[in-house]
Order: sequence, then C-alpha cells, then structure tokens
Amino acid sequence: MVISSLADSLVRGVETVGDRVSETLFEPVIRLGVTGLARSGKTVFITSLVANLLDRGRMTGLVAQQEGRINAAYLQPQPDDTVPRFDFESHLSDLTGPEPHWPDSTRAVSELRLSFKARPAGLLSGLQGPRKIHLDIVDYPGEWLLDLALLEKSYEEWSHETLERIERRPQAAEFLAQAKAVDLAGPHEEPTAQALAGLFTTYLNAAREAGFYDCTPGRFILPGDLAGSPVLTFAPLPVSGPSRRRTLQREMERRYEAYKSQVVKPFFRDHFARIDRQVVLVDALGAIHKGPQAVEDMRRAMADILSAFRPGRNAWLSQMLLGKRVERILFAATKADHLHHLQHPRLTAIMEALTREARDRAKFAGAETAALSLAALRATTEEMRSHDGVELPCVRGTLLESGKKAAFYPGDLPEDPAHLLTPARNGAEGWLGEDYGFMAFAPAKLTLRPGDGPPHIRLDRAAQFLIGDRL
Ligand SMILES: Nc1nc2c(ncn2[C@@H]2O[C@H](COP(=O)(O)OP(=O)(O)OP(=O)(O)O)[C@@H](O)[C@H]2O)c(=O)[nH]1
Ligand SMILES: [Mg+2]
Repeated sequence: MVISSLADSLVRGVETVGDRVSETLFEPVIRLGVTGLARSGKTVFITSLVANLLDRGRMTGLVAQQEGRINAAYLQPQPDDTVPRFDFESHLSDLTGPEPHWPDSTRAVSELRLSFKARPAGLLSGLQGPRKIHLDIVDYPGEWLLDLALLEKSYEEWSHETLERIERRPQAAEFLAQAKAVDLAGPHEEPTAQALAGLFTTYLNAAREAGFYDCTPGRFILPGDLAGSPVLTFAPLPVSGPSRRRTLQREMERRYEAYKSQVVKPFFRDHFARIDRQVVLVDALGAIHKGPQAVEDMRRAMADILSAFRPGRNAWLSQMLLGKRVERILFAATKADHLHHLQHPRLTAIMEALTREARDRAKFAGAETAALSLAALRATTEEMRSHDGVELPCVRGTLLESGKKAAFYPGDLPEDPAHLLTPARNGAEGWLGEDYGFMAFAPAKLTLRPGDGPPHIRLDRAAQFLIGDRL
C-alpha cells in the first residue's frame, strides 16, 4: 500500500514537472498583472481587453493581428485551482447587454486564461506551424501592493507613522479620540480591540471616499473572506516601548505581525512574484476633478505602489523573487473617453509626470516602462461646440445619473503637467483659474459587427506593449 502510493505520488510529481517543462518549452505562458487603486477601471479593462482579443476587428495596433498571424484565441481553464476565476462572461454581458451598465466593484484577486494560436513572426513564420501561447490575466487591488511597506515596519513604527499622518484629518477624529484614551497596558479584551479596529476601518473607508489614497492596511477596506477575523482586528495605537504579556498592546502587536505573515506575504509569494508583465491603471481624471490634494495623494500612492517593482529596497521581497522581475510595466490613465482626443496627449503627459519618479526607478531595475491614456470601453463620441465664440472640444454621452444625453467639456488640461502637479505638491486648496469637471457616463448601447469587440481607445496599443512581442 505504502509503496504504491509513494510510487503514485512520484509518478504524479514527474508528470507535473513534465507538464511544466513542455509548457514552458513549447507553450509559453505570459502572466499579466492588472492593478490600480479602487475604481481605477480594472474590471472594465480586463473585460474589454479579453473581448477585443477574442474578436480582434478593433485591434489593428496589435502587430500580430495586423500581420494576420493570430489564427485563434479562446478561453481556457486557468492553471490555479484555488484562485477565483475572473467572471468575464457576466462582466461582458453587463457592459454589452441590452441595458448596458458598469460592472459591480470587485474586491479580491481573480484570474483568467486566454490562449492564442499564432504563427511566429519573421523568418520562422513560413517554416513553423502555429504555436500555442497562454495569457494568464491576474486582477488584484493596488491597495494590496501598498501593504508591502508594512513588512519593514514594527507595530510601533507603523502606529507612530499612521497616527501622525492622520492626526489632522477630520475623518479620523473619532478613532483618534478612542485610540488616545485606551489603556494599552491593561488586559486585552476582545470588545475593545473590535471597537478600535471598527473605528479605524470606518476612518479608512471615509478617508478613501474623501479622496485619500494612503488607506492601508489594504485588507481593512477589501477584507473578502477575512472580514471579522483577528488578523483584521487591530489598529494603530500610541505605543511607546515594549509590551507586557496579555496586554492590549501585546495582542495588537501580535495581530499586526499575523497580518504581515499571513495576509501580506502570501499575496506577494503566490501572486505578485509570478507576474511577467504589469499594467497599472490610474484614474487620473477622477483625481484631477477632486482637486490638488487628491492628485498629490495619488502621486504618493503611485510611488509607493511602484516601489514593489523595485524589489531591491525590500529584503524579504528580493530574496523571495530570486532575481525574477517584471519585464514590462504600463502606466495607463483610464477613462480617456471623458476627453476629446485633442486633449489626450496632455493626459498622457500628466500620467508620465505622475509616475516619473517611480518609472525612473523601474528602469533602473531593468523593466521596460511606458505611459499612455486609454479607454477600455468608449462611452462617448466627440464633437466641437462653440461657446462664447470659442470652439470647445467636447464629448457626448448618456449621463449615468439622469440617463439624458449631454455634451460635456471637462476643462482645458494644461500643456505642462507641472501646472497641476506643483500646486498639488505645495498643498494648494483648489486649482487656480480652472475647474475640471467630471461627468459619469453610462456605457453606450452597442451593435457590434461580427468580428469586432467593444469600442475602445488605444486598448490595442496597450496590448501591443504588454504582450505584442511574445505573439
Ligand atoms: N467612460 C468610461 N468609464 C469607465 C471606463 N472604465 C471604467 N469606467 C468607470 O469607472 C468605474 C470603475 O471601473 P471598474 O472597472 O469597475 O474599476 P475597478 O478598478 O475594477 O474597481 P474596483 O473593483 O471597485 O476596485 C466604472 O463603474 C465606470 O464608471 C471607461 O473606459 N470609460
Ligand atoms: Mg474591479
């Protein structure tokens, strides 16, 4: 008995090794990470990307498509059995059904495998038949990357830093009052811990609503199936010096450490470490609309998010990655269909400036980077309208709130991104002279020709940068 089961597992071991070898030799796998802060457009991006890779009529910017080398693209079961599947079909029917609407918020990691049959480019093209290439797309919240910084901080350091940062935020007042009043050296009692964690979570959610992006620990906002568990029942407290056994402080410390080892590390090990190509989506227009403080906050959050791609700084991460690195990173400003195309270069320039620091670092780490502005699902059409004798480049669409059609002019983005980023950095309260409007549009009703995916802006260029060289 024992011998046969041993042999069994040996054979199975050999089989899986064999599978992997043949897969890597003959069927290359590209793992594409899609991330961004909440509501940045991840779900819509993946849905439209996949739909447009299945029906490639609008993907002329993808060179392999242009050259007619893609024979087929189809969905396949994903390789990871324990990761939820990205619910492509229902998101697509949300967007393209008879009553189109935006998909619901998604709060966890998910994955989808798309496979291609494509003929290689160049000289080999005529000699070799089509090869299979697998694209594994992994959707995960950008907030989870922000948690990387926690690994290097003790509970005390994290507490001090967080309390200092939120000291003057009105959203944090109630939590701060409790945190200062609590007896840290008193015995741990669960209701106290729960009340503190509850108030802290309420603060985090309110802060995010108000446009702050530094809302970590990431799982407090996106708990998934960890909601209510002890790893999420802690909060930053004004501690000083070592804790004693069975005190509130000791238990808070222990849970903070558990969060690091049981929530943060597994994510980096199981998901992040395996990514080859990465797209970071940014709702830059949304932040500009909210004002200078939101823009500055987003710039900082981007820099923090992107430090994960420069693993040299984090000892644990660089040891785990063993030199493997993300090869390409695309920074994409989403929802560009809110702007007439005349303004797109300016949006891209803002995107480049926003991520400049972080991009320079990534370059240093050997990753190729690019920035562009795109709309995964185009919800508007363009038109020029005259207003007080001036021709304004507008977009027209169905307003989400009223269902009415309207033309909209969002304001003139500056040619020089510094005109936005410098006041933001200097703590300006509002934009000088210009107001940047933002209208939420509903997805448009579509009638797609056979072979065409949903309408988009530059999704094909994004795909070319991210995977084009491997097709
Ligand atoms: N006009 C327009 N709006 C978009 C586009 N992509 C996303 N949006 C808007 O942005 C919202 C958020 O998009 P999602 O794709 O759900 O964003 P997400 O990053 O998956 O959000 P979470 O799952 O909540 O983190 C949508 O509900 C739309 O209102 C686009 O290409 N054009
Ligand atoms: Mg989502």
